[in-house]
Amino acid sequence: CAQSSKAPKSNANEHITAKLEEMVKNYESTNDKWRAFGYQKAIGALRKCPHEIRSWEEARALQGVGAKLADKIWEIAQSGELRKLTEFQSSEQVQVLKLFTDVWGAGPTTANAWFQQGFRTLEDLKTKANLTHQQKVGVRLYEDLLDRMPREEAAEIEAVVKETAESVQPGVIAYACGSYRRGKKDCGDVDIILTHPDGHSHKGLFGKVIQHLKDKGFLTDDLVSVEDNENQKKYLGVCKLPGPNRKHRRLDIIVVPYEEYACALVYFTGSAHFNRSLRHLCKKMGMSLNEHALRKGVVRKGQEKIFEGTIVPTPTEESVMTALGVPFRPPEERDH
Ligand code: DCP
Ligand code: MG
Ligand code: MN
Repeated sequence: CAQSSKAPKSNANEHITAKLEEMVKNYESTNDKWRAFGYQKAIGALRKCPHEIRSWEEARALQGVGAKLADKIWEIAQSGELRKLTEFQSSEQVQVLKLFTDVWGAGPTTANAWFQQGFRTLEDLKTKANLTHQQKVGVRLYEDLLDRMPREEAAEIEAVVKETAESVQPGVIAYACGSYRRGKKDCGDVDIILTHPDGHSHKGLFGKVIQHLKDKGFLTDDLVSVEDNENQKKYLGVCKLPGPNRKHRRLDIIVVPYEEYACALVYFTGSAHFNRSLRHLCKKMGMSLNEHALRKGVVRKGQEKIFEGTIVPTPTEESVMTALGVPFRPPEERDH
């Protein structure tokens, strides 16, 4: 390949260098610095080449490109693929990223960063990675937290929380929502909503209930504790029923004021897909719905709300759906 003195503006071999860049990343992540360097040199030479590579010999003639790299370049030029890269992606990287993104508290960015740092196993994470509190819990309880529980177990967890809440504040309402309320055979976690029908006794409930559950040894790990909008409080954690052969299970507890109960019930019962459908419906009607309230007379400009509207009183789930002009749907029919 005749190399021009100035680097051309466009890269005629972009489809090849893109794949080689991926290889560099792979080799860097496995700390194979020599191979990474070799590929980097080939990329540099290809960028300077003003036309597409037309033969193996042309590839081989590039500065710093030996027979093996020429094979790779020619393979991509002919097939558009590089088997070695596909292997990399299908085997190691993708497998490890899957393992890492399943750690509670880790998203794709974190998983990738861990991979780039050379970590490949949960043991690597445990011993070498800089983990947040949540990720430590996620790694330690990895198997348990990925496992879905039978709904019978969700019912037992609901009973413990209900009994504890009742002991803290008589007359409290406690219901497991989420997939459990939708009648699913198994549940990823238990989502319990707490409120009090007198309209004010839900205040102070949150801290006390959590503390009681901790004192009992029922709650084993905290993940997130948030106060939303000063009205609703949400706890995300891990619990374990007493006795042998019990797994750690994810538990969410949400405390809401009674006036927000119906909307919170709709929201936390889900499914997430059903909630999206309701919100979509709202948009068309100048309304809005979230876990706090249903509002009407909402003014939007594009995605932005210019006027947040006024609250529609919704004492029951039925009233939420009636206000939206849809027939009531029992929880078992809210998967879509
Ligand atoms: N939710 C939502 N949008 C989200 C997440 C949650 O509307 N992005 C609502 C609907 C969900 C409910 O909160 O049904 C509870 O959330 P979960 O993540 O616990 O989901 P599910 O209980 O439905 O399923 P799983 O069995 O996996 O817990
Ligand atoms: Mg759930
Ligand atoms: Mn949940």
